Amino acid sequence: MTRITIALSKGRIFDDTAPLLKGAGIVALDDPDTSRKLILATNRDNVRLIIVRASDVPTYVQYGAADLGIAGKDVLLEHGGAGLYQPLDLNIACCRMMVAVRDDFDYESAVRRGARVRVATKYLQTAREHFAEKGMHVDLIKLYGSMELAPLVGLADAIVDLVSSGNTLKANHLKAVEEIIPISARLIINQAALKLKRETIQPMLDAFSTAISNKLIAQPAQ
Ligand code: PRT
Ligand code: MG
Repeated sequence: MTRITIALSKGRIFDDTAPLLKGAGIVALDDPDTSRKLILATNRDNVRLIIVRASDVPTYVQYGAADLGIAGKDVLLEHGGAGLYQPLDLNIACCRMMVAVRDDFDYESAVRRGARVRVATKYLQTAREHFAEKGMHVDLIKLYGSMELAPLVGLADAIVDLVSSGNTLKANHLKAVEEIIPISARLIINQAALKLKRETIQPMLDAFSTAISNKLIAQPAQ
């Protein structure tokens, strides 16, 4: 029997993935939001789920500790994608990576003047590339979370962060001034595992594709 390990994070990724897994005939036997277990058995003897930090998913898959994983495009851009095959956009956990500033900060004029802008973010690679493409000189400050705070206390002029409803920006008197890239979660596969376990993985891939298209038909993108 070929064993398959799938890495994913709890919270929004697990919540949005569970229906797709179900569509592929895979149901977790525990709820990661209430269980403390990091390895979850499923209804299928040969499939288990491992629960890791969102930004660690590509690492587990890259080194083959998991065969498959589900990770946001934001996380994959930072990781770089080495050793990973990325066959499917799951169209879940959607949001946008944006540049945001304080309501009273004139970003356009700072860009026009060629001012040096201080940018706080968790997404150093993506931010570096974005501002380099624009020909802007920026000082990047690495943070691990709550980026929205940085412009409020003078740590930075701008942030690069994910935005979905926009409520967090609004609540903190910030405004989005630039979209960098639309984000959604992707299925990732260890390249060696795909070759060695193709007979088991390919039908799962096909089932995921079908579950995604069924979902898209049921609720067309707004
Ligand atoms: O929380 P932890 O530090 O463990 O890691 P994480 O924040 O990377 O994980 P998690 O579970 O919060 O997010 C997992 C993935 O969900 C991300 O990698 C994204 O691909 C995706 N995703 C989709 C989001 C959002 N939408 C999102 N809105 N991830 C984070 N946010 C945050 C955002 O950073 C901001 O603080 O939500 C806030 C904004 O939301 P709105 O609705 O107020 O605009
Ligand atoms: Mg989070």
